[in-house]
Amino acid sequence: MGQNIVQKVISSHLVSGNMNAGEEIAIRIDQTLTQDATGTMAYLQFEAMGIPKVKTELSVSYVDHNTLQTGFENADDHRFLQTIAAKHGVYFSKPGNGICHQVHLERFGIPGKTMLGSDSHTPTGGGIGMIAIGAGGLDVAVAMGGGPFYLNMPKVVLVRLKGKLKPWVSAKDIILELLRRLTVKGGVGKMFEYGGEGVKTLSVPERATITNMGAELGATTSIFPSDDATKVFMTAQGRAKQWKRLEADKDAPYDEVIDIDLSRLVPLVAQPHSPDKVAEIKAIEGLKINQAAIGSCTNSSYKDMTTVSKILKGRKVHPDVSLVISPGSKQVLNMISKSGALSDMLTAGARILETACGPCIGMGQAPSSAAVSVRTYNRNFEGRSGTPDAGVYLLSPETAAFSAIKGVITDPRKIGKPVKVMMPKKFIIDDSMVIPPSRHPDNVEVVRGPNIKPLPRKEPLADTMTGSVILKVGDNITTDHIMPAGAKILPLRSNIPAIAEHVFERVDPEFAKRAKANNGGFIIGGSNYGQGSSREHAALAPMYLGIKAVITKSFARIHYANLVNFGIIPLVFSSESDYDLVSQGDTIEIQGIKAQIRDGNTIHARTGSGKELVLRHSLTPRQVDIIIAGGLLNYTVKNNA
Ligand code: MIC
Ligand code: SF4
Repeated sequence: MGQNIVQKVISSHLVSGNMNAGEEIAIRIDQTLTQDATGTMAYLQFEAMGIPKVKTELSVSYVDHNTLQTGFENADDHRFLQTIAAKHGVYFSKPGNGICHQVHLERFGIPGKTMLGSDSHTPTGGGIGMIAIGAGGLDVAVAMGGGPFYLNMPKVVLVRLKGKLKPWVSAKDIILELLRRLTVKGGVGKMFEYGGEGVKTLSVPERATITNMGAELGATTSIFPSDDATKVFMTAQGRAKQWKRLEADKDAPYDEVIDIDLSRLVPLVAQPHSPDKVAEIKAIEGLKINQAAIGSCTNSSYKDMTTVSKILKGRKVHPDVSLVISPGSKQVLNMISKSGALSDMLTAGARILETACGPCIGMGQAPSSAAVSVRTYNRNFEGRSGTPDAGVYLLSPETAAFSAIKGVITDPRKIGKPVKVMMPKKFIIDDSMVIPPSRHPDNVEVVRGPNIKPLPRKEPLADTMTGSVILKVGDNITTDHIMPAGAKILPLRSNIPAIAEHVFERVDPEFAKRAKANNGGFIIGGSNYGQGSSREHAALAPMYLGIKAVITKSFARIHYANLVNFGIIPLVFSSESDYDLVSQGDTIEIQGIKAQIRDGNTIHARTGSGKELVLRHSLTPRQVDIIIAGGLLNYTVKNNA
């Protein structure tokens, strides 16, 4: 029998395990990517491993999240990242060069390669035919050191595209349609492979919009074939030599098939506060908006920006709307500035932001109180914009631009005659903001500012675990709930004692205080606990506060791995209704925990009031060893010694 694309790439990188869905496998990683908000930790961890030079084919360190320099902290981090990259064989993409996923797609992504990135939207690389996976910084540090990446072999879902999008319906609507059908949990344990004749109607940047937001499905990653359209894109990027064809065999097997007829799709929107609260634009047309934000790693390509400029041309932004636009990269900004598209945006009344994540992660442009903000981004979790009572609506660049003109959410099909955006034959290529590693690494001094505090380490696991339930929360808790971001907290990413004060702050401002007063304890959660970002701070900071185990109905993939990496045991209730047996403030005791996790999957625990709790773990033997060692760093150092 033939192979699908996922099987082709994984089998050519397989280090251990069998490619049966659900089984643990390990794969070799060709490329890594970090961004500044997760990167400082990743490089501190890499340094702690004592390996002088990265062993990957290519590792790139981007600065795109913490670019607002309201104090010395972010600038110090940038300098640290630049010097440590130079020393250890890593390419450094300076602030201003663009959003990691957009730049990587343009300049570095190669079909058929594997990539691990310390950012949950790393799957953007699937748009160019890579198996690109998001992970915690520590996993990326291990991959930089040449270690394989462990994951459960996912099920492979074929998304079969048929037909062609109608005018004013865009790639964003394809992924919103999938979110509508499958929800934010629908992709857990799965990789999405795109196929069918509809694929060839989509350019690489459009494909990347879809694979990017596949992260919101909870999917491990998503991938498109590498075909003639990929070749056209790579040729225009001056990288034709790196192109190769990558397609599924005719008789390739799939675990599931989903059919989408592109010609039947309509403009969609994800309403507050979840990317899967999807409705047709028609359903909320006329809603007054205060802000429109266009950009982010989902929708900031040359094609998106040019389309937006054509909609804005000859029109004016509504007096009550603030339209902010962040082009995805220096290349995109340079292209639209040469073509005149930038001028059309400015004339219409847009505010142009730096080529960075910006408002997407609450770095500036927080909307006004109770505002309606329409955004072309990928996440609309409560409070993420920086304004707790703002409502964020996720939609396409076309809808955002036209709504900014009208002042109310408006169906873009009312714009009229479709605009045509030709992909350039040649992009402007200037990699001068990517600094290659030093040829004399011994002479490079790594510069650390006062905000960069040493990495906290955990003791090996003790045999009895006792503590109280510090917090009990419900379903779909995001990492933005656990470890908020935004302009005030993000600068503390390399200072764990300081950032730990903000854990769960928006859910319960007393959390950190209570955790410290109790010497840590347990967190109880519902299903899909830890969805969203890859930030390992959502595990590292709770670890610092003494959290020993998190007990839930189910976990999101990256957060689960991050908990293990930092020695916090992820446990689930053996029966979901047992969730009701425990309350905040209860004490829990687990005796002989080492033997219990080693000898089976069932864990017996007892509450202070004498109730018996039957819990389960799904740790692999390797993960059990990691937990017992007190986390992946201890484990790796021990095994390398
Ligand atoms: C996000 O979109 O939430 C982030 C900020 O890019 C995160 C990473 C981080 O928290 O640093 C992600 O998606 O992984
Ligand atoms: Fe940056 Fe937003 Fe993309 Fe995260 S989702 S990488 S914050 S643009």
